[in-house]
Amino acid sequence: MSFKCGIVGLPNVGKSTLFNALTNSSKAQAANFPFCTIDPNVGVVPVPDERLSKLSKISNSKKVINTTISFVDIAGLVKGASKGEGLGNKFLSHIREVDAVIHMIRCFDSDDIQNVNPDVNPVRDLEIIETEMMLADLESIQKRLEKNNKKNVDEEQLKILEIALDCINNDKDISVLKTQFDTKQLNQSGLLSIKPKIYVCNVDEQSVQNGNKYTNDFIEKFGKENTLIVSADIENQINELAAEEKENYKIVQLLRQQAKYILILKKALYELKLFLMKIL
Ligand SMILES: Nc1nc2c(ncn2[C@@H]2O[C@H](COP(=O)(O)OP(=O)(O)OP(=O)(O)O)[C@@H](O)[C@H]2O)c(=O)[nH]1
Ligand SMILES: [Mg+2]
Repeated sequence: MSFKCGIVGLPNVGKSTLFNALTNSSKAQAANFPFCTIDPNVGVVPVPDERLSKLSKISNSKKVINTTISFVDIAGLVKGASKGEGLGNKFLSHIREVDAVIHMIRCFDSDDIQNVNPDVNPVRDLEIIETEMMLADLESIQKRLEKNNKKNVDEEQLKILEIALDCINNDKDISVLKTQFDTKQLNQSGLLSIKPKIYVCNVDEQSVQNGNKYTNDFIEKFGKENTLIVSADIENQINELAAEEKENYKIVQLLRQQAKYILILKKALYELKLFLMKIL
């Protein structure tokens, strides 16, 4: 089963930088202007798994094939995207295609890196993105529940859409659907707001170990269970250094130890994949 993970967020928050770090490439153009990415970049990466190397040693395997995850670097969304602002609602089909969402959130100060909002506020930024995804869902639900279209929707999907509509209209938690329907049924609904998600707070070098005031605010509101703190820029620089300075292996390894968060992120996604495989 191919597992696809979409990187979603406001423009210029570091999504393509994270994509390059995760896929160990420079495939995605990462630059300091909003809407740098228009068409999605896709990269497939093997997931490191020490259990696999142990098993291959025991069984003397000739070939070891790691499981893979596809990452999709999606264009930045802005407030009003579902109604055509920014790059409009092209993003919808790109998010609809993925199995899980990585929300990338800016948690670093920089006068140089343009921000589409006047200040750094990760809680507000995530709420903008989630609201746009919810508004997009609302529109698609309403279309499918219109009299003419309703007859083409099966009974189970109808129930999902009606509950989702009630949640969105009355500000209730849409994840309640997960207690009543399985992942396969929910995937079929094509709703964006119920996709499994991980939050990635993009921080500067100094905040990698302990976070900063922005990550504290974010975790206070959204919890730390699904939140990872990463410096996409640093991870990316290490990858580039590793490619250039193969002979300086020790230095690269040392840096890697300090910045192992990308590996943690890949592992977290792998666990998510295993979990979804069990229930699908
Ligand atoms: N200071 C700082 N700059 C960063 C960090 N992460 C990314 N950047 C820079 O921010 C700029 C935007 O990064 P991108 O990765 O292109 O951002 P994006 O979210 O893909 O942007 P769009 O495709 O336009 O939506 C680039 O110049 C990066 O080098 C970080 O952690 N700290
Ligand atoms: Mg980009």
